[in-house]
Amino acid sequence: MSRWKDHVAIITGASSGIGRATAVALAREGFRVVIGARDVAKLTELAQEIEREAGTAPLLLPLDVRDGAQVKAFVTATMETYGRIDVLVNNAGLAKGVTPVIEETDPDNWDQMIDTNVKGLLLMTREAVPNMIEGGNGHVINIGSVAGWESYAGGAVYCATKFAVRAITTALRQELLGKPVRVTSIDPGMVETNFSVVRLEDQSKADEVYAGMTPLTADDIADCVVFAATRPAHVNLDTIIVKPLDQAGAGKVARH
Ligand code: NDP
Ligand code: 8X3
Repeated sequence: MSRWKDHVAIITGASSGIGRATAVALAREGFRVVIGARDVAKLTELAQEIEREAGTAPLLLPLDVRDGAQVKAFVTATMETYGRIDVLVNNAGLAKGVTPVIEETDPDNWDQMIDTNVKGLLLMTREAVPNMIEGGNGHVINIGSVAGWESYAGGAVYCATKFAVRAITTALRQELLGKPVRVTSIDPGMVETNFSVVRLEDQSKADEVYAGMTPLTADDIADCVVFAATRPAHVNLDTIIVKPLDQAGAGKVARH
């Protein structure tokens, strides 16, 4: 029997990529997982996979992290179902476009990135963490990015959101000092998921991003989440920066 069988992990943005792989990996480890995203059809498919693999069906709820009422309902439903929250993986996020600031004609792209990657993460954290403190155990795992360390042309707003995630992670770690809640940031480089398709709105352009190099997979990042989450309760991994061997920084990529 897994030592994590009573532990409950929420994963935002679980319908695709890193969030999906993380939900499967935590469920395999024995956690009860609660999966949220906007695409409920994809979540339903994931729930079936988790039930097949881990033997327990996850709690599945529609979630747009930009919507404060939905965030509250999501956390309330988790508490009503399981009575505890041990891990929150703040993974939901996206980049929209690679347009330089002065050429952007659609500032909705900026709103979407800031509202999802920054405000959504804050809303989820504010709702979930008081329950962790009350329950005597918790872990917030934020999916940041190497884009939160190094900015690049065409990525001003996306990078700003990930710099913000790093700032929030650091501040939260200090705000929660003395409380039984760990705070970790996992900051990946290039991971081949749906990320570049969403960003560039074109599958062939997305394929070019990873051409001639070996990117990370969503499973590689899920491994990092599981590692951080399964350390003893007194061990806080503050930051994990993880890049493909073929990537040494933003735009510094070896193509073979
Ligand atoms: P995917 O596009 O494959 O997955 C993104 C997930 O976020 C989807 O499940 C999507 O679900 C969800 N999402 C987007 N907007 C919202 C919203 N408003 N509310 C709830 N869920 C939302 O990309 P990745 O798996 O790669 O991205 C996951 C995280 O990893 C992001 O934060 C990204 O910034 C970060 N990251 C990615 C890297 C990469 O190279 N791929 C590198 C570094 C960090 P739905 O559309 O159903 O709502
Ligand atoms: C995604 C990684 O390098 O495309 O966060 O910005 S990068």
